[in-house]
Amino acid sequence: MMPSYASGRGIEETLGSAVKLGKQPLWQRLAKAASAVKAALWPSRSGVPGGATDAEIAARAREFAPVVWLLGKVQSGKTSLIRVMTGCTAAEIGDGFRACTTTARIFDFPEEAPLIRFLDTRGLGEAGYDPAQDLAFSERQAHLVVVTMRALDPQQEAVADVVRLIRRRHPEWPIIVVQTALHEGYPRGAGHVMPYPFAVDAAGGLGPAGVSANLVRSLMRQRTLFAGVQGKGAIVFVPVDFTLPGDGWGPVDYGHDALVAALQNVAPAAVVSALQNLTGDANDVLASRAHPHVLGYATAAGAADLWPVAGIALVPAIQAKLLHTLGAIYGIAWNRRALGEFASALGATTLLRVASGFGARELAKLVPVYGQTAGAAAAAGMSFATTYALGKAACYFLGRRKTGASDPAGVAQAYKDALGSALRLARERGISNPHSGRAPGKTP
Ligand SMILES: Nc1nc2c(ncn2[C@@H]2O[C@H](COP(=O)(O)OP(=O)(O)OP(=O)(O)O)[C@@H](O)[C@H]2O)c(=O)[nH]1
Ligand SMILES: [Mg+2]
Repeated sequence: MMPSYASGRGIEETLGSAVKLGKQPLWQRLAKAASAVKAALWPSRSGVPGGATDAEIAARAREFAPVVWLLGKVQSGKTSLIRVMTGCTAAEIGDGFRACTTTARIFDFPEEAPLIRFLDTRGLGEAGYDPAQDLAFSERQAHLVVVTMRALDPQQEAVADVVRLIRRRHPEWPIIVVQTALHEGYPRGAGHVMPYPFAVDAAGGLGPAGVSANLVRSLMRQRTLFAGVQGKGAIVFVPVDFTLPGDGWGPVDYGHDALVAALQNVAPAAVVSALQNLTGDANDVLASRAHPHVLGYATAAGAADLWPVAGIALVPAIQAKLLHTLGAIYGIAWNRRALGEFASALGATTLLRVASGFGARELAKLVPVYGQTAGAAAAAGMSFATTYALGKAACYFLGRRKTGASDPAGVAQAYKDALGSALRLARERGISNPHSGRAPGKTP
């Protein structure tokens, strides 16, 4: 079950904090918003620590971030899978992991406003490893189980045992088994078999397609380990070979499409939506990298909708942080001139008024409007949609600026276009109607 607002935070607690926030004088909340915006846009100059807001933003986004549980022995390809799915380097992933039990750790992507979380349980199959603690923790968190195993490693009993245990407790959970490092089973001098032949389910089709008998045998042997696993959830096998460019194998993400197809077939809807949005437009490297950040921050803003009183302070700060992050991705600093140009292309928004120095008093004038719209549009994910559109418009603006061009009409159009797709995305991510809780999608 996806976590819901209601389950993530008790209703009394929610109301309690809203009431507490409500006691703070309005001017104080507005001043907080203004300094949070400045701190987000110009962290080094503002002198205002952004830490508390940063943590709040990440926490809001995390409420909507599904958890993919990667279950596999050490060196089985867990990190490589995250690398291919997110476009992060292995080093970035290594640095991004946070410990959650002695042997389990979690990687949030993007870190500042996560869209998805990868849980890495290591130690399976190691001497003296007791999976009880990891299992209890991971089982509570997971929305999808992905098992990784090296295709030529036959010692998978410990992994299979855990899968059996999971399915005894959750017979409906689908399991995706990713069989990695295929080329270790190729005859000397052979490359990947093209086109990818493993979509053919029966072993019989693989030999004629050109897969070595040795590799077919290993893959099938691993499958038989799961033959007796109970439960009606699907068990899908996806052979892959995720190499680095220097390794000399092409394509470097062999089997990625098949993995995506498998995920689309069996994963819960919210996981599929998150995975589909880990990268953006394949033809534009910077826009592609920016996309999950835009969506992650928009989600955090959408989550803040639920607490409109807190949202007054948080939503502008979230939008400012998003702009700052996008500036870093595009290698362009937001100075007042850039911000002014962007604002005039869009027509001024709350954020830009604050950031360009209108200050808290101007913001106060907008508050009744904010209050009304936030109340009326919580169901439509208003803050989600406007933050998403702001991010997309900023990408357009920064992309043009990088080439020295300026296209205010294009910026405004990008904003309008993004508002249109935001509603669909909000629905997919379970944000369109937060009061009814998360859309659970397919289980787990
Ligand atoms: N050729 C190839 N190498 C892979 C594949 N998956 C992983 N590797 C390599 O195997 C080694 C271990 O892969 P990782 O992705 O780091 O495995 P891991 O499960 O995260 O390992 P730990 O974090 O140590 O548990 C690395 O050198 C990878 O480059 C694959 O599909 N193909
Ligand atoms: Mg790893």
